[in-house]
Amino acid sequence: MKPPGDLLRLDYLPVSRLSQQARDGVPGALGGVCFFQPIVHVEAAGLPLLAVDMALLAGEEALCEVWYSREVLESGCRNGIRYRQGETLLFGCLTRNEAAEVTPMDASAPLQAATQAAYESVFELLESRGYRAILRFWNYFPGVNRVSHNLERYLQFNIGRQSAFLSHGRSVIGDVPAACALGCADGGLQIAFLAARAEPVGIENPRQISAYHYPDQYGPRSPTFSRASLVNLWGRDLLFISGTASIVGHQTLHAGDVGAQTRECLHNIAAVVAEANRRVPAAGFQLGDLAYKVYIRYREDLARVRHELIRFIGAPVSAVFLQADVCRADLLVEIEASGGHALPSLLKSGAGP
Ligand code: 3EB
Repeated sequence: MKPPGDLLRLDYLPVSRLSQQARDGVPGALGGVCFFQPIVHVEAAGLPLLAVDMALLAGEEALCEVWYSREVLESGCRNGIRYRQGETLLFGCLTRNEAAEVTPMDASAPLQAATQAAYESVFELLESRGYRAILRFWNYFPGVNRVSHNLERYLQFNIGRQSAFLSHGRSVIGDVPAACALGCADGGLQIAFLAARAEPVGIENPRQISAYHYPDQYGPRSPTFSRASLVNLWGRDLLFISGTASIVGHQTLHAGDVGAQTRECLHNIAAVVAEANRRVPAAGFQLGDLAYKVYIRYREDLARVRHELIRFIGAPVSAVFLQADVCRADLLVEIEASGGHALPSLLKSGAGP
């Protein structure tokens, strides 16, 4: 693989360093997501930042995941979406309070309405800015596995999301964005996204049925996401791998066994990487060159999950560990990854405790 360019860079910083950078006017930050427990709001003038109530599992109390670009950037705000864009890339984020949602008389769930409205506002923004392609969505909301209005909240979210794609004339199969959807402890529906003026390709996993083709036992509307999206920007291939779980075909495997679930996630990620390399042989993505984000349902599983990750990938691994509910009640772990951009400078997880 070519050395990763710093045309796009991912980094994880303590809040204090990000605030300092904001005061110093450090150029290049596109935006990001800060993970805290308890929640803290970070002020970084003009920088779109989502503050998510989610616990970090490896010591740090709060970290911000920030994307940096070499482009000349400008910030804006529209429809409640804070965004920052350059010539090629746009990062945006928004929060919607479900409780404030005015739901129609059809008694559809507030989360469904909030999700549909949020996605429609994102599409509307991107259409107005001339960014048609979305590389990646990050979705966080409380109570993903809780049932209300006779439906699990993750399934309500799926209905709202798919409805928004359809109402904006977007395809709900094929080259749809990569994504993840995780439970945070509190707050509203929070969404971050990365869009591009480019033509990304949706990558599927030969070991799994495409999520957009899941059978209806997993809900009335299929989830609208690709297993990964692959895009060439500035002559460089970038890969955004969706949240990846212990699912083969469409079924959860290894219920109750977090070690086996972690290995299955990693086999799935390896299959997605192989598929990306098959589609674009020059890309040459390798597991050891990716940045990983690991969501674990029970914090006591951290040591086990980290051990399996290091055994599979080899140390050091660039990884962040968070406590989150995963969107099927029987899933204990979900792992996402990205590559082709410059990797975080910190957080190399060695063989240590
Ligand atoms: C799965 O493969 C596990 O709804 O956006 C992974 C990644 C999952 C993204 C989403 C859900 C989503 O079905 C769950």
